[in-house]
Amino acid sequence: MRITILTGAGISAESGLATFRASDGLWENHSIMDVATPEGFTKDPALVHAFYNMRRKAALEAQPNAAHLSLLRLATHHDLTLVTQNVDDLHERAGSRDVIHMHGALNRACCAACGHNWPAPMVMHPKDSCPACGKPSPRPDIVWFGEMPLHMERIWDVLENSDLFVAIGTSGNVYPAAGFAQHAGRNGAKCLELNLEASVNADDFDQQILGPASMTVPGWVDDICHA
Ligand code: BV8
Repeated sequence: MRITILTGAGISAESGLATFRASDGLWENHSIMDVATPEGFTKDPALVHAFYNMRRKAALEAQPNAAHLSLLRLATHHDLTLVTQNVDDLHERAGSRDVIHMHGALNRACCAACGHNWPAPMVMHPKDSCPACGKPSPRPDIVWFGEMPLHMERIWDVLENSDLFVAIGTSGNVYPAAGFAQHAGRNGAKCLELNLEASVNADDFDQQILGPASMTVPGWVDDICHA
């Protein structure tokens, strides 16, 4: 079966990485406009680098959980495309390959001047210079609000050719990712949501399984691999 999975911050919550909108969510301590927009970076690059340096450190100290690991098993039984909104590398460290990071990655840096892309150092500063063009233009390789998400052509294509679309641990607040279930459903896919609580776009799904991802995802993978 052709399965497309979209993961959000909820799949990494039990690995200890803060989600965005929970009470201890990241956005609670920082305003989206200040740390996750190009305007915020222009205004205060040191603040934005500090925000992503903190998250890069947290991601390195975190471990993949049973939910990340169970997706490996799924990939051996079905034709799986894994899309993530997350910028951590827990899917890769669980062993998943070809993970589509539509909002970028904490462990990558890019140059706003020449577009060069390289493995990010643990700590980035506004005074860093690009290893390719030498300009002081490095930034985290992250898609901020108002910027175009990555790999969208491939994502639309796979959504239009899926038998099953599964959203795991995402609140459905941010577009275009929040529109994926509708798009897949309009193209004939069944849509399933695995979440701690219903997302704001819960009506786009045919089925919901509620609970912590480290429990619900392995259980669902068992069912669908032995169906
Ligand atoms: C775009 C990287 C167009 C950063 C992120 C006005 C101006 C500009 C744009 C807009 C606008 N109005 C609307 C928009 C579009 C905007 C948008 O949707 N805004 C929202 C706020 C309304 N979108 C964009 O700007 C996007 N780009 O539209 O470009 C364009 C077109 C042409 C040319 C140029 C541009 C880009 C958006 C990407 C922003 N970057 N991330 C970073 O990570 O620091 S967004 C970030 O939040 C995540 O990546 C994710 O996408 C998003 C939502 O987070 P979730 O993953 O869902 O996490 P959340 O905390 O919300 O929810 C957690 C869920 O987990 C909950 O459901 C919870 O119940 C569950 N959970 C918790 N614990 C567990 C659990 N589940 C299971 N188990 C558990 N244990």
